[in-house]
Amino acid sequence: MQPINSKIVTVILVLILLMVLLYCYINQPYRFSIISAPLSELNEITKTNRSPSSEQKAITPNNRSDPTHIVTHEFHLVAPDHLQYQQPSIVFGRTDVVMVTPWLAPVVWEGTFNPNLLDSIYKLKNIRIAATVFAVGKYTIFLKNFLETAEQHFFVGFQVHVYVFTDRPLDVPQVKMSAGRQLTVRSVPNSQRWQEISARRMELIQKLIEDNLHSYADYIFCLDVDSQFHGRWGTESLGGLVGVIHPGYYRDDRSRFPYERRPESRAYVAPGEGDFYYCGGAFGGTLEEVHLLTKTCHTNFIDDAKEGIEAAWQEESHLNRYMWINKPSKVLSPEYLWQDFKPRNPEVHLVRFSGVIKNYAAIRPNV
Ligand code: 48C
Repeated sequence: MQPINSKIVTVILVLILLMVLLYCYINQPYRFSIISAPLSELNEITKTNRSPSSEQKAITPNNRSDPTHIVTHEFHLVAPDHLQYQQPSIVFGRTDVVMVTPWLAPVVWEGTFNPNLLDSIYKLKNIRIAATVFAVGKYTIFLKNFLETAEQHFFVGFQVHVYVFTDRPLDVPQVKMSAGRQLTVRSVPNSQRWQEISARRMELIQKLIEDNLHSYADYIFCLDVDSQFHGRWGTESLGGLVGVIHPGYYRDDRSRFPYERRPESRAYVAPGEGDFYYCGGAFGGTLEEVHLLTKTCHTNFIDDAKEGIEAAWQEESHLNRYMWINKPSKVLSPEYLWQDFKPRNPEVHLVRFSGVIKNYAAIRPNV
């Protein structure tokens, strides 16, 4: 009897060992992940899942080429073959301006990029651009010029969706829009304080991204309405987080920047700190980046208000604090928001977008 018992015990032990090994093998984590990319990249993958050009190779995380699984990273730049253009140089170029920040973000100036090459690259990516503009109270008078000049200069030839926020929807002018471009009017309440109208933009842009845009646009630009376009504003401006350098201070020492200087404010920038002074009248980037910027600026603006503080230049102060910490991945020169009352400086070869001359006392609800 003894040998049979020991045989049975041995068989049972071997079976148990096999089951344990099988259980471990089945539950190894890597075995069933089709895409091991983290969720954020997964969103990226689904979002950029466009019909591929012949040149776009499918690149899946394990680099297996798989035509049913087209993914390209957001900033993967594919150029059409045989496109003819002047040979680029890394030793000859503009010497009167700086074209890169200390954190290696491009600073976009006229003459430093090839617009046809960039448009050819982005045409292949089938991108969609959203633009927000607020015309509350008497500021609706600026809409006609803004919209008509946007049609002539803002991402011409690309899919653009302009969102006009106003308390006077009937005053929004009819503007003929080219194919692939559309305009949506969103009603917002008026306010007795221009500071509040201006600052509230952050919250409304955040909500727009959350409610509507998250799967209908790739990039978004947020622009002042009391301005108009005079030159190209296009694919050269695309990037993750895009800041525009304010025309009023770009030659000054940062001690002269109108930052918020009270330490108790969440927009505080201390003396001896700050890179550039960015304007609140033009900023943009990918939906994700602009969502985080607007959400952060709105939250900080509200939290300041709860403590009875309103930053020196409202949301523009909070944007400058944000971009001091969260460095923009692309910086647009003052060509992208000039001021009509300023004579053009020699380094500004082209004014693309500019604030019009206006009488604030006549158009604002308060001083
Ligand atoms: O739509 C209005 N109505 C107002 O009464 C005050 C501001 N605004 C919006 O906020 C416009 O879109 C303005 O462009 C923007 C704030 N910017 C300015 O007032 C100047 N560009 C500094």
